[in-house]
Order: sequence, then structure tokens, then C-alpha cells
Amino acid sequence: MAARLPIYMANMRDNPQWLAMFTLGRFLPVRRALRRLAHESASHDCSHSMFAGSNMLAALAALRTEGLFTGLRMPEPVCEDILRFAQSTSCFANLSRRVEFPPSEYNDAVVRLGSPVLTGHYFDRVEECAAVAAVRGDPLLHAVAAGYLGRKARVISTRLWWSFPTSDASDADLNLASQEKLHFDLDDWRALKFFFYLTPVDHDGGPHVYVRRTHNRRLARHQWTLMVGHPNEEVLNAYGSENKTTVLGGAGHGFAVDPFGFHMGTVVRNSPRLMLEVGFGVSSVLGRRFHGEPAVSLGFGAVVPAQTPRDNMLKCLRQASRVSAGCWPDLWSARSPSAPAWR
Ligand SMILES: O=C(O)CCC(=O)C(=O)O
Ligand SMILES: [Fe+2]
Repeated sequence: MAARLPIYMANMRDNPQWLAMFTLGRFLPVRRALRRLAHESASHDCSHSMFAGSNMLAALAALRTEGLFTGLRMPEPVCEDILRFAQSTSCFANLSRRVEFPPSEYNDAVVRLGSPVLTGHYFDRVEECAAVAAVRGDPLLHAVAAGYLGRKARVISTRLWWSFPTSDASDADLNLASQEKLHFDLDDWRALKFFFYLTPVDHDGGPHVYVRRTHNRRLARHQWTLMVGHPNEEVLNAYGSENKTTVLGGAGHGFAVDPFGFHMGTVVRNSPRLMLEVGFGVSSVLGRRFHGEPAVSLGFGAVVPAQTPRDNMLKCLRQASRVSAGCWPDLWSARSPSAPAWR
């Protein structure tokens, strides 16, 4: 929590509505109400999707019951384009712009930073890669997102990053890198993330771990807390270690998760992992930051300017009262009688 506090403060400063989402979005009754009201969409033409072999209805069914769908396959040329882009473009060490390095000069970056380098992020540089834009705009991803989140579904984040093998990372480093600690994400009132491995990931390759069904289940003690991360043992005891799924796959393997379910990255022990994440949410106003950086979405850079603490507080109160009055801003219109009864 302490490590993430500055990020939370920046989110709140940029947009006070974020606080309402961050505090209320963790409660299951709130999420269930949002889900019931969402205006789900079934009509998307996926014939031009690069993921032609994936079944949208199967993805939706798996996401609804398990919180996880693992059947996406990125075409080889697209995967190779993104990998080539990443290999030839400088990234930033450990979520800060202080040390910038081409991945081939990793050892030098460790020396320059003077501490372990767990990750290398591209931040907004990802916008220079046309193949990433093609994945992000793919009709199947949008269809699944609209089916799962409703017609307000929109891209809220695009992230490309390396995870590097290190032996001496501290707990705080691991926490910041979302590694080895089960947590849930509160990026929006409701969200969906698509992940793609651009390098092969086996058990030692830093696989993503997801605890199935936890997107719909939450003990009271995991709702009445501001913490999003909880000890792995506690989470697995509470929700069943049989639900722990380790996602392995070759380069191009893709999967979708409801990030409200408990999940984590794990440390890489063999060769660096390159991962692409495309996140969808439902609100156009949250303008979230990612570790101090504006989250890269289609409306990249549209962050609400900073305001005074008093303005922020008033906005938060107004937002909270609208929420408690049942007048949710900007999320949906009334559910149409023809909306499919998938849930
Ligand atoms: O690195 C991973 O596999 C997970 C990262 C993560 O927790 C996230 O992007 O929300
Ligand atoms: Fe996460």
C-alpha cells in the first residue's frame, strides 16, 4: 500500500471520481448492480479479426464463469513485429523514466540504476508500434469487451513491458511490478484485460497466475479494506488452491481476464518475458495514471488538470452522493429489453 500511495494520490489529483471508484468498486453488491445495469452488446462483426480462430461466445462464457479465457492466438507476423519493435526501442527501468535503455543493454541499465531492474516499460512509446495498434483495434477484442462490459466498453490502457530475471529484488520492487503477490485491480468500475505473451513463457518464464472465479466471489474482509494485494496463502486458502491457474504459452499466446479476480505476475527465472496488455473499462472520465504516467489509451494524454485539494474534496463528495443516490454517472443507459440474458 505504501509503495502505491503516490500513484493513488496522483490518480485522485487528476480526477477525484477515481476515489469513488477506488473505494466503492471493491464491493460485490456495487459490482453486481453495475453488471445488471450494463447494456451488453452481442452484435459485432468479427470476420476481419486477426483472432479468427477464437470463439467470442466461448470467451464470454469462460469470462463470466471463471474470470479467465485462455484461447487467443496472435498471428505470428504480428507477434514478430511487436517483438522486433521492443528489441529495437529503448524502454524505461522499473516504472520510472530515470533510466532508459535498449533491452540488449540490460546489464548496463542495472549498473546505471544501482539496483535490480525487474521491468522495462515502453509507456507511451508503445504508440509508435503499428502492430500494437492493430491488436488494440481488433474487432474480436472489442466484441468480447462489449459483450462482457456493455456498450460503454472502451480501451483504457495499453501497456508493453519486459520482465527481467533478477535474484535480488526487494518485496517493494516485486509489489510495484505486480509480481508474486495476489491482488485485484481497480482501474475502473468494471474492467477487462487482454494479455499477450510475445516471448514463450514456461514455469520459469514468469507466468501469469489467476485464481479462477474470484471475480465473482469476495470475502467481506477482502472488500472492507483498501488493500488490493493480500498474502498468497490467505487468498488460496479462502478461494481454493484448486482454482489457481498458471497460464503458460508460446509466443503469441493470449488470454483475457477480469482483473477484479485475484491474479499476479511471477518472477522470471530464465529469459526475459515481453508482455502486451490491452485494458478495457467502462468510464470515459477516470483518466487514470499508470505509475505516474498517463495510462495509454485511445485518448492518450487526456488527463484532467490538477485542481486544489478543496476542489477535489468537493468533487469527491458530489460523486459519492450521486453514487449513493443510485445515479451512476457515465456508465450506461437503461438496460434494453432486447439485451441478451447472458448473466
Ligand atoms: O505481469 C503479470 O502477469 C500481471 C500484471 C498485472 O497484474 C496487471 O497488469 O494487472
Ligand atoms: Fe494486476
